Amino acid sequence: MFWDESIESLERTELEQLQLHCLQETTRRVAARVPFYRDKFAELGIAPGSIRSLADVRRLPFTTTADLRATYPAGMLAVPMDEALRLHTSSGTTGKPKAIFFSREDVNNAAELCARSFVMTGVTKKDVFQNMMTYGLFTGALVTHYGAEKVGCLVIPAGPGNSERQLMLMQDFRTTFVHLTPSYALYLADFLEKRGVQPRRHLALRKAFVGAEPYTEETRVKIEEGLGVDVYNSYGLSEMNGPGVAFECERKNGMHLWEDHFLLEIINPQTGEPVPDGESGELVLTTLCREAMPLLRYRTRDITSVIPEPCECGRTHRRLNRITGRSDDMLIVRGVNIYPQQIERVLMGARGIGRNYQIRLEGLDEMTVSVELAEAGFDGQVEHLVTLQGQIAEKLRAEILVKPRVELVPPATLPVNEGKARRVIDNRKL
Ligand code: DLL
Repeated sequence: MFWDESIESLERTELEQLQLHCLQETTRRVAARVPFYRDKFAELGIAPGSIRSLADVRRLPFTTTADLRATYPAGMLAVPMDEALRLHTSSGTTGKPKAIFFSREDVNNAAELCARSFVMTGVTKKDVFQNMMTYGLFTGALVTHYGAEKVGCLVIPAGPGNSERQLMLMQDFRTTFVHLTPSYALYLADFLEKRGVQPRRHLALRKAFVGAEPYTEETRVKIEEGLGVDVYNSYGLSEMNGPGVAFECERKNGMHLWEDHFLLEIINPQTGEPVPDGESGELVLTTLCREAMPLLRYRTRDITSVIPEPCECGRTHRRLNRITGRSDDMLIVRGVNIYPQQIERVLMGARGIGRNYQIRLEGLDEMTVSVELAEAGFDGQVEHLVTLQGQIAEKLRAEILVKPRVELVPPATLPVNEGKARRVIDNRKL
């Protein structure tokens, strides 16, 4: 199913022509309107009219999170302030957030991309959408809210948390799809299990769009089983509208990145050089249609790779593999590079293990992995616990090359965040 078939399956050559045209426009606009880029171009000796091919994008400067912080609050604005219609901020953990402005056209485009993303998995106006992302400054809820309204769905702006009320709404209004973080999805699955709700029997729920945080294939399977749904990966970032940048189609095999709106590069995060298709690196995105706040070569810090083969669904926009981590959330423990996702993969694939975990780093590089047992995971025999603990520690050692202390805790005892999960607590004194 297509929302806009002509653009979603546009011939590659035409798509690339369109991209080039938009890239040229964007380059000219930022040079004329954003002092940050005007100065950068002057420094690098770039004439804004000199972009002649898509490969020329590599002559343009990168933009980083630090640049957005340095130009906070409105230094990146490319339209007069009274043309800005909406402000979102990114969920920064320290200091000032990043402020992201939307014009009327940007709000509309963001919704359009979400509409495309929903419809490609079979969503229609008959569907009922319970939006469990956080409403507010975070883009996660509002942007998808507008997208689902565009499709014509009934939208229930539930926000996350209050699982009792979520269940009531799902039952009373026959919710068919939800959008939520993987951590809340796992929590909700636990809640339903405890309440004796069998989602496939008792609910109308069919699909869950899951994103805003990295998660693994193993977690997808757990959510699919726990909520009785098909899970589609939903990727985006505030700087690029929020959700709706890349979504999975019905094949559930990589996320189509909407290339008429974003120019994609994958680079080696150390050298800044491009990596060949199919190889892992940092995703770098240039906005092609954003009016209020266009960004050139934005360093997302997200590690992924391009799937170069065409998708069977007929869409020509290339797919990204699951984000395996961020180039800056890599942990270095005893000299070894570790991504939290490696630990998650082991835990979520292990039998007897529940749905929440936490990684603590203390002292001089001591790593503890606390993980909840499954509801039915403990038969009261301590030696079984000890065996399970040993097995998990061993599996983790094989995966991350460091043997952590493993702590098995009762179900529903680790903290749950309403927004993004805080999986790693680093109190090391290094
Ligand atoms: O998280 C936008 C969003 C909301 C996307 C809802 C999808 C669903 P930010 O708060 O700016 O925006 O955080 C963006 O979150 O750079 C990734 O590191 C991470 N992220 C988002 N989606 C995924 C995903 C929103 N599907 C940052 N898989 C991004 C892995 C994700 N990481």
